[in-house]
Amino acid sequence: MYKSAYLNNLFFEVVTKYTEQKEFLDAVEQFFDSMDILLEKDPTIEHSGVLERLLVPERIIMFRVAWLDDHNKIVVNTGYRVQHSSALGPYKGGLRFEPSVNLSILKGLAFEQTFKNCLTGLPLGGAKGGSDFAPKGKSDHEIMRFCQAFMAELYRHIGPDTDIPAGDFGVGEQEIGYLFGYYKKLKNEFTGAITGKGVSYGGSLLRPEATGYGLIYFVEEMLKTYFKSDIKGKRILISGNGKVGSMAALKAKEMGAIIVGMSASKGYVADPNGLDIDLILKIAKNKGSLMQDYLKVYPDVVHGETSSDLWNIPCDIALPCATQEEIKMDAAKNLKTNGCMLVAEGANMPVTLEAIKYFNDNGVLFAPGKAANAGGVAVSNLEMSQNALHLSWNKEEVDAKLKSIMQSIFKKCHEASVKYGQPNNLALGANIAGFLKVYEAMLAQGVV
Ligand code: 2IT
Repeated sequence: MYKSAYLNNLFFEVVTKYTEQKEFLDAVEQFFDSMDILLEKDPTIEHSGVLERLLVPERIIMFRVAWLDDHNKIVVNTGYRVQHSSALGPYKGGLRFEPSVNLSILKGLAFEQTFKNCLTGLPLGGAKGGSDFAPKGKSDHEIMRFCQAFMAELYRHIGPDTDIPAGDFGVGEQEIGYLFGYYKKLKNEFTGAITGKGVSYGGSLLRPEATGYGLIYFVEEMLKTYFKSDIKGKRILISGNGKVGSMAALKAKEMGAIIVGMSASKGYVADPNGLDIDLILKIAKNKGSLMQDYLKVYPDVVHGETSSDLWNIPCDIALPCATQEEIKMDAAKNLKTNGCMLVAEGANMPVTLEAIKYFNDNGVLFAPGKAANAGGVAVSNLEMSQNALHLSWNKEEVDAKLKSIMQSIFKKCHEASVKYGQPNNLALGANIAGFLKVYEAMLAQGVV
């Protein structure tokens, strides 16, 4: 499968050992494609043992989370924190609360997060965590009791210089508030041990907007470099009307793009003249149903129950911002046939490996999430800096730093893709640029 016999053996070992961990194996496979090309140029990597080490997280914490629901019934969930790498800084990455959460998904995401965080150029290690708890349908008190029970164990494993969790799927400002409140009570210290906090108690301005805004700044760089163009007038499809999708829509519209279709978990809406983004933001803020609430105001809008039908709509740019494995081969082919020139991942791993290969082979420029959606964790780092300095920066300052970080991530990916002979393969560039940074640090720090 790979040109390198070493890589083939290593991959065989991982697949044999972790056969059940599909999502983790997907993350490794996507990464190994790039390592094959790097190893040809630098065979010394083989003997460093760095790849072997990166395949095993530095630490995995798994714990019981028992709590009482509103009917005084005991509910038991599983909590996780995968501390993947501290080569470049304290462990950093989000927490995901969702019934499908399992060790495989979190190991895959933690692996990705390490390289994403490397690309930001900031001193951050990589981690991911969460629980199979579903905040949807729970009362506020239930959410609070769950978050407190979760933190009652997690607090002993984290800290501003050890591991700094943040939000992800199912963990928004409300959950972060409860988690932080309980952390502070248990540790009796007010430090920036969690990011994504409310602005009133140490959060950074623009953290909620950061991933979506950063994605658009990244896309703008792709358009400038590869197409000598910009986002103005481009037709964009966005899946997911959570924070990432809605903030990407807002920034893209502000910069003159036309959002021709958006989807949520149930259904999509589309308008070739551009959707009403103010209404979509209002719906997202009220946690409403995108399709149903949009239809109440625009009864004639094109719509459908099947969210993935969004990818059948003609566009210039597709931004999957919902969840993993949203764009498979069928959707990839439809996008290409309908003229899509560029796909950038706002979510983590929303495009399947097969579809990524299809885009690369068929002239659709693709940007992986570990580069394109790094704006969130980048502003998390800015939040940590503000907390450590006991001050806060204004919106303009944060936005300027975010933009310059996204531009530098793009530059690193692009330069590596050129250097390693595949100038249109930003996934290759992202993997190699991220890896080389962590590689150098691991070599310097000895066998740990
Ligand atoms: O996937 C991600 O980069 C995040 N969920 C944000 C992580 C963070 O620490 O801000």
